[in-house]
Amino acid sequence: MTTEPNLIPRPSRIDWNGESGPFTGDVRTRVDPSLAPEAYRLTVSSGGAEIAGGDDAGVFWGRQTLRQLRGLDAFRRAPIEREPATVPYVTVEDAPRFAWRGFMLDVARHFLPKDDVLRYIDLLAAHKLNVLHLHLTDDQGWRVEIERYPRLTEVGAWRRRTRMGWGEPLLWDERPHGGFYTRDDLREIVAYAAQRHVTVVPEIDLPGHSQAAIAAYPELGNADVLDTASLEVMTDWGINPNVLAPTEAVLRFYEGVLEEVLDIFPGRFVHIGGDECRKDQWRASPTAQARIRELGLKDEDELQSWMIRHFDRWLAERGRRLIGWDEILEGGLAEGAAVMCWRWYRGGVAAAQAGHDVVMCPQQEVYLDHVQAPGDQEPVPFGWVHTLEDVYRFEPVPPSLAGTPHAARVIGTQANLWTEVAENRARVDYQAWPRLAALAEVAWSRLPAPDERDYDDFERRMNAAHYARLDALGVDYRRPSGPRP
Ligand code: TNX
Repeated sequence: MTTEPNLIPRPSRIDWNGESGPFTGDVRTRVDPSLAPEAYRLTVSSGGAEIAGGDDAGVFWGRQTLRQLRGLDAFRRAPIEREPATVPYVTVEDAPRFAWRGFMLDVARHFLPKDDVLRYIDLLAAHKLNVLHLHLTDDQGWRVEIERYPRLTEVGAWRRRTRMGWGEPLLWDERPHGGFYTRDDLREIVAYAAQRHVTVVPEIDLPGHSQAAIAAYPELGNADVLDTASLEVMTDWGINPNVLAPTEAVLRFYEGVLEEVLDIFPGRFVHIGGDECRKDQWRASPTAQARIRELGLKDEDELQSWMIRHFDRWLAERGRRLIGWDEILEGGLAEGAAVMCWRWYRGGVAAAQAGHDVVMCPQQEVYLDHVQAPGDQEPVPFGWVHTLEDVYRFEPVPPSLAGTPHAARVIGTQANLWTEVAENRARVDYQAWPRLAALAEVAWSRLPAPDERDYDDFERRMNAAHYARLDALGVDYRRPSGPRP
């Protein structure tokens, strides 16, 4: 490793006259309220390092920059160099572009053990990413222990077999799969993340993607039209026809779930999903239709909106904020809701223009379950191609918002890793890295417009220093040369 700074993500400003020398190990930190939240100033000299942060998070991000300057030992579990590290004597001034710099990990489709989640928090923090969005429930699994509804994990956390891959022919892994986090596991995850200035955003997906819950408590489904033939935790991918019934009892049930979720996750935002709710059952169910009339609603879209609005108010009363996938726009967006935009840009633009906060994560750009190279060599042949360069050139502020006052409503961006076909930590690593390093730079650094971004320089920093850091961290990233044979 050279002593050139080669920082990722790139800082706002770096002054280096080429001088480097030994690092004394002395680090002096302080909070300087004249700096913005999360901002920091770092000076490294023969006297050691000084970090001033706008707040504790700023100091912490400054430490992450120093860590990169200190070389590979700073990324190993134990140092192997005997000499003090040679560091560039630099001054760095830095502040993030976006407040929400995230990564979504789908632990529902495949359960990832607690230690793997903790490790991801370390990896995020090293890249100045500050949100871990945990997709905790889906048709194929329920991963959070809820004390008052034990069957959610006794039944909902396990499936009898798993479809292998997305393609034809249909192949099955006949081994049961499952797992869940106890409430103490999740408290530990939250505490570990907090120490690293990462916020964990829990997602409880409703009213679609709820088959694991319905398998555990069939009364949550639409009794008059329930698909009883498949009343088990889903073993195939795709979207289950069963959705939650729009009843008061179901609202109470999920309030109970969310009460326990709030108790574990102190962060402001709670994700309630809202994606891909198939409304055929509501159309077919006389009970649901009666409900629509009773509530004075127009159609099934408004029925979904009625459910989301309920939880929007319920969360607001408890000092929290609802965030959901962009389908929550259908039938009218709840007053306080923030929107996570995954279907291109349109929903994000509409929500921002209506004054709602938006997190941009379009599947056309930053879905890390999608392949990262053209051709048929990738181990998980799914989705569009998003190369490292594509992700680097992703611009979270949609063109139609850029330069308008609504642009500030884009509070950030994240990359999403769905795990239908990423069934263990090695696969997750391969899909996530190095692309998450590019996303981190997009989220943190003030990069020019996509066409003017200096990808060559990013690639140079990756090659000169960052791949080696990932190696030292033990990340099974995709090599620039492609998948291993
Ligand atoms: C769409 S993105 C989904 C997920 C799938 C993913 C596969 C979103 C809100 N829903 O349920 O896992 O596509 O890429």
